[in-house]
Amino acid sequence: MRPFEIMGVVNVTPDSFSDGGTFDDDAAAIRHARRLVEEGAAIVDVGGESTRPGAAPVPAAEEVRRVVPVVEGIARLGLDARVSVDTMKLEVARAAVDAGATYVNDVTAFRHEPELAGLVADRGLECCLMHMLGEPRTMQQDPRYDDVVSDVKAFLEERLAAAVAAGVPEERVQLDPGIGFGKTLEHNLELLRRLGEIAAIGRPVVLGTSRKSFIGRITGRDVAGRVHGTVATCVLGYERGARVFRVHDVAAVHDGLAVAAATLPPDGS
Ligand code: HH2
Repeated sequence: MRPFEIMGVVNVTPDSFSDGGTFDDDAAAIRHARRLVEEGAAIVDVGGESTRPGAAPVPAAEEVRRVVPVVEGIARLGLDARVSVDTMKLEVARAAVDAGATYVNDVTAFRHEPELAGLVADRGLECCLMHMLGEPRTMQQDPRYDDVVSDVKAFLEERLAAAVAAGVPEERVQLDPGIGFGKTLEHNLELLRRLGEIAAIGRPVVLGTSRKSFIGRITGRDVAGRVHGTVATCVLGYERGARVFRVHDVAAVHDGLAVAAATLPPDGS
């Protein structure tokens, strides 16, 4: 059976698109992380800055204030899961790593602060490098590609090479096509259809479709009603080669993936 991992989302932001403000109390965020691990998350991803379209940037000191107590609290629980920090800032990543995070999820793939690659290399961390066209404030204003899958693939190959050149072992890098980050509905669907081309790079593919607006566009559901659509994208993404699933609804996605994994040929073909 091919392995999969679930990355459970713990947003400690007042303004995230699907769960903003839910866990702005540290204790509630830490309890939520424990629950996600009980439901099957192998990684918990703690984020203190929303990247939803149009989101305002958060100063590093404020992001540290939001993220560090939660990372520390989760690390102290001694859960059977790695703690990830969802940040593009060196200062935030360093503080989170000092507090117990061992995984850096950077939606800018080390473009915002290239020194972040050095931290990942020096501290022996894992990282996720994600594709985004433009920046959150403006990324949904008429995004264009020659061929979205080839463009995203070339970008990820280039960022993987940059990380390796900065001293990060290739085995520590995971790659993410960045569903919804500077993409139209059709761009997202094309990436999902041809995800195998991204998996062919040879690093684990992280897929972040959870509750996103393209699912709402297809189903007509608001954020709370997008769980079933999310499970469908994860199951199909898994079949096409994705291995890590960044989701809010861990129990539902875990069940979907467990059944999908049991149904696929055991030799991984
Ligand atoms: N999506 C979001 C945030 N971080 N990281 C990766 N690697 N892949 C993603 O697809 C991804 C991500 C956006 O989702 P969410 O965290 O729920 O919302 P917000 O950015 O508003 O906090």
